[in-house]
Amino acid sequence: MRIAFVYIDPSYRVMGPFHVGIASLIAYLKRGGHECQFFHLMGDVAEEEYIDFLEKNRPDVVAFSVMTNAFPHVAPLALLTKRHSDALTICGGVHATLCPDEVIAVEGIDVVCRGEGEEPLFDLCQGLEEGKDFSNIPNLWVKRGAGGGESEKGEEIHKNPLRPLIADLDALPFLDREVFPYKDSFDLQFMKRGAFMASRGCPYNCAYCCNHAIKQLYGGDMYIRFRSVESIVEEVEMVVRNFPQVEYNVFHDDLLPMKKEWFADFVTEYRRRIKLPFEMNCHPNLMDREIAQMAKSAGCSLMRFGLESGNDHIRRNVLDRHVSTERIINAFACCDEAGIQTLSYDMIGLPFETRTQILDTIKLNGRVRPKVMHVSIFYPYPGTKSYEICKREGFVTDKHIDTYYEDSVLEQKGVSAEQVRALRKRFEFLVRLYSRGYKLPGFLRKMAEEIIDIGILTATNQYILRAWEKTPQKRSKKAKKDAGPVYILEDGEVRVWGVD
Ligand code: B12
Ligand code: SF4
Repeated sequence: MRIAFVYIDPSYRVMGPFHVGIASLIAYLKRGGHECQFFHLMGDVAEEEYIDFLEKNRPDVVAFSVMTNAFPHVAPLALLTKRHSDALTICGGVHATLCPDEVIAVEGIDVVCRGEGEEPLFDLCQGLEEGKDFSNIPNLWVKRGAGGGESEKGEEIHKNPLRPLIADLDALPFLDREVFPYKDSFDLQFMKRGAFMASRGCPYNCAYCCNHAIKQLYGGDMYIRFRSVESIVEEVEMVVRNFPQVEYNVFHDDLLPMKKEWFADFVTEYRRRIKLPFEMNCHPNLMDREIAQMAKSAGCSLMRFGLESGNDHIRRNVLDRHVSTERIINAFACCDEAGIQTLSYDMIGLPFETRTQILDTIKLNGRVRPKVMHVSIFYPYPGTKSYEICKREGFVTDKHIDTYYEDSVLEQKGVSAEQVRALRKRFEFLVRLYSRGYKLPGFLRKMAEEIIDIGILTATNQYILRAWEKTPQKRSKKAKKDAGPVYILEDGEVRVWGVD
């Protein structure tokens, strides 16, 4: 079978990032003897180019992978696929997993895959090759006409249950980096890094993240799985060998030190065999001096933490993140002490948030002073608890955004979209401002904080902002046309930052 993977990536223009899920699916199918093709659709959908791809490659199956923000682009592509080829279409990924009804309703989509896709997609390809009815493959929702079942109705849907999660991740082949051309990716070309994943799953249940929803779908058992240290380090060795441009590695795992013993073995082996720095994600609750020292000893150069909100109430009651402010401060301090740079993931425009609470996030960053701040505007992903809350409260508008750097899709009393945009734009500057104030002694510190508070709250007053937004602005030379997660090179540093 010839399977064409279509990765819709509207937020990148020239070089798209590597995608662990798609690379894993390709590797699995290739190992099973199937031929895979890859189409990376960046920026605006270029119909001609897509039709050309279909006509040249003549795939038997077109496989779309979608996150929520890319989903609106699927329908036109599915229709084009049906018009210009005989391929069966299947759609998978986190949005298909959590919103299968919406995805299967798309005209031109024959099959939806929920959850991990390696085995179901392989079974589908085998079924097609052998001319068998594939309507009863676990994890797949199949439109009856497409699956070869006896019904003539065409639109009736087989909703098959989920199979268990893959227990042994070592049984999967290493990620494909050929059909999915790693050499042309944003990761290698721009960041000069190797991208990896050693585990699947996360023990936490933050309300805005997909993990709690997927965990619930699978019933929670065996949700967290790790590859063996040997397997992941071998893959890193191979990638470093094959792509000499790699200057450091990044582990995309939700939280790499989830299992302390595994992490201890990992750092020992990594230090011994890989002589390159690496970046990883950690939860403030999992960080202590020992973890920081272990990470440092193996060459960890950047530790990324979800700080998300600097306001205790929002963090606990809105985000379901049960971590105290002290713990967050301590986590950053452990890394500072070990000589590891830090990154904070921050969200603003959260449900029920006020400007004062956004200032708490800015201030906490001012206290912990991460090297990099990754600031996004809250987006309610369907299927999550946060989405349900926003829906219930009537906050969700029908605004479409391609990335969560652009704008707020919520309409709520506490803070407006204009205010969120304005605060996001100046987030880093304000962090620096507060941070300077915190260096002052005693009562001056408190006074400086209060003066900055008043200044920001006045400047982001709704009336002032509206008037400002209506005034024609001169574009700064540095501002780029594209919206999206642009990595700006400034003073020789790579900084994760969106554009105006
Ligand atoms: C690493 C990561 C990134 C990396 C790399 C991208 C990647 N996917 O590899 C980077 C930093 C680039 C990134 C960017 C973004 N990310 Co991200 N990312 C993740 C993260 C932490 C891990 C993804 C991963 O590798 N999972 C492991 C693999 C094995 O799972 P998988 O990708 O889901 O794929 C499996 C199944 O879904 C299925 N499957 C997937 N596609 C298909 C297709 C077919 C045909 C089939 C049959 C099956 C199938 O099979 C795969 C193998 O089992 C997840 C959180 C998470 N834990 O999943 C967030 C996550 C996927 N990201 C998210 C978001 C929002 C984004 C951005 C849109 C943010 C933005 N800029 O606005 C961008 C999108 C950029 C883009 N190019 O697509 C959200 C998506 C939520 C949603 N409902 O859409 C997630 C779920 C985090 C969250 N908030 O909960 N991300
Ligand atoms: S800790 Fe991170 S990955 Fe885990 S549930 Fe929370 S947001 Fe998701």
